[in-house]
Amino acid sequence: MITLHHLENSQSIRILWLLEELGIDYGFKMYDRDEKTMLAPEDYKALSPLGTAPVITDGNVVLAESNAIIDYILDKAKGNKLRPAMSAKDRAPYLFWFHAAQGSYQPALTMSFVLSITVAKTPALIRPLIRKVLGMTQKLFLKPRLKALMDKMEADLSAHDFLAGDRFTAADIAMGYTLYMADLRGELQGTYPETKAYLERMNARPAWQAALEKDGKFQGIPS
Ligand SMILES: N[C@@H](CCC(=O)N[C@@H](CS)C(=O)NCC(=O)O)C(=O)O
Repeated sequence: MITLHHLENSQSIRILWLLEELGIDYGFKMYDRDEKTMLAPEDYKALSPLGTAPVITDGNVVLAESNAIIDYILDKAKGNKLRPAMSAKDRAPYLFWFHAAQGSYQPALTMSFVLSITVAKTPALIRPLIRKVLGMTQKLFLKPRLKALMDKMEADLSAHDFLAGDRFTAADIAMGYTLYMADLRGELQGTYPETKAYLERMNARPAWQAALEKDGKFQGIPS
């Protein structure tokens, strides 16, 4: 049986959401973050080489990386319709959004968050300088990348109810958490009404609500 090793307040919530959407049996082990560092505790880090969440185990298999885990679970959950078939017209948009979530959007969002923390933790004397330098990285690299993705998402969601088309897919799960974080960080303010409405629809899904309830502590930290 697949067991989700679930780190509180982390990207692992995607996997919990997926398992709840599928309605399959799974094992669940909850881990709290280290109170001082807010990182994963040592026994979590020991699970996989990078020490990051999420991680699943299944017999002898230990697997990290969100999208690898999603594909692994979908390979095993026979008959699910969360990945459009190779010949389906939704296949290309599905692949785009499924991979853009972890390949482009989440890394840019995480980096933007890390830069903000770096500024906040810099000694006061040199903070203005560091703020200026890292602000340039935000402005020249991260913000345009996030905006381009947001603009495409808004256009796609103006035409369809879900990212890949008219059906809920794993791309919505991969991007859903990322978007939730983007919203918390104020990235959706004002100009993205279709995306906002979509996010509200995702948040209302019973499986997402069940995942939140099972986690019990999710507040949404932006990393
Ligand atoms: N690309 C990785 C990112 C994993 C990642 O950065 N996870 C964070 C949680 S959101 C983590 O493990 N943080 C705790 C730590 O690094 O100790 C994935 O999708 O699995």
